[in-house]
Amino acid sequence: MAERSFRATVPSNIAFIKYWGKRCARTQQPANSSLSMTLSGWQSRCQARRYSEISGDHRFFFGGQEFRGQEPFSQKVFQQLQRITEETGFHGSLELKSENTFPTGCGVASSASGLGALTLAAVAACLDLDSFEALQEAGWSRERLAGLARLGSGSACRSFWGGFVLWEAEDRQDGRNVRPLYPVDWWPLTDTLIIFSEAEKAISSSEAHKAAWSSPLFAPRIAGIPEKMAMLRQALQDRNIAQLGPLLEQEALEMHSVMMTARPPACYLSQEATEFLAAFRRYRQKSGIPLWFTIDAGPNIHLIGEASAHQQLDIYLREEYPHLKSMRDSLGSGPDLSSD
Ligand code: 2P0
Repeated sequence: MAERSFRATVPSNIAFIKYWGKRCARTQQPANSSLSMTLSGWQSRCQARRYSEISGDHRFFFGGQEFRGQEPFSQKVFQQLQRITEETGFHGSLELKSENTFPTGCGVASSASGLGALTLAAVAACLDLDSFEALQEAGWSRERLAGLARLGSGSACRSFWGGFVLWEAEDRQDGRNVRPLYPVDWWPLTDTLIIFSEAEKAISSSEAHKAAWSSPLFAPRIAGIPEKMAMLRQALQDRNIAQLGPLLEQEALEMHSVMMTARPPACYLSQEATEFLAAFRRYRQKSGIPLWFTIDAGPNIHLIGEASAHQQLDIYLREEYPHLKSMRDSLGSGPDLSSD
């Protein structure tokens, strides 16, 4: 007999300082600290139903279709379910139904929101608890939930808070490796995602992460992170887009340089995307539009700035790139949990 069902909504996030390279793949220790903006409408939703009398036979549906654990994507899910049932001591089975509010492969980090929502819904179902307060009382703080989600996908841990979130590489004594720096109302930045390709990546981010160490640019990158992080935090503190923007772009291009010079190399940027970046920079030089790009492990480009700049961007896109697809989201307040 099915018992209560639990619904978790977890947003994606876009990193300003990227998590690139792992110190330990098993514990998902990152090579460097990262900082991200939690998004609002780009979310994953997961419904978890518990069956405490049926043992260990979990079922997972994504977008209405059942996945059994053969594909790399669902293997990650079933490995995560194993961790969750072990950590919570749940001996029954779970049925999970997940979906994204954004198209798969469009350049929104779906593993961050997807593994985040799955972890939150599944832990809530295993413990039969339907609020963050009840989970906290049972010893499941947000830090602990984020730490467990991180084992499924590193970037998922940053999606457990709204606003701007820091994930530190060094283990802190208080266990607060991931924590919010500024809340959702601090500086309502907006993200327009320009979509060049929705095709699946030839090299997954998890694979490319492993190769990062082989790039000759990796060690200098890691050495420069503390200074870059300090400057970026100051720009957020001052809500200064002219300070923040150049750091965003330098950071994204640095990560892509590491990817391209690793063995094996990964080149995610397409010719179309690169040409867009060059043209956009010329347009910014001329117009002064206060929008700056960042790019994840894919060819799609995130343009970050305040809301008014995105209105100006719409005119530019309509005139110069009428056929390009784009999507827009803004700073968000973090995850939600409820039950039926
Ligand atoms: C980030 N990315 O900071 C960086 C920037 C993509 C580019 O974290 O292996 O899916 O699951 O820990 O989190 C993408 O990697 O990798 C990522 P795993 P994840 O958002």
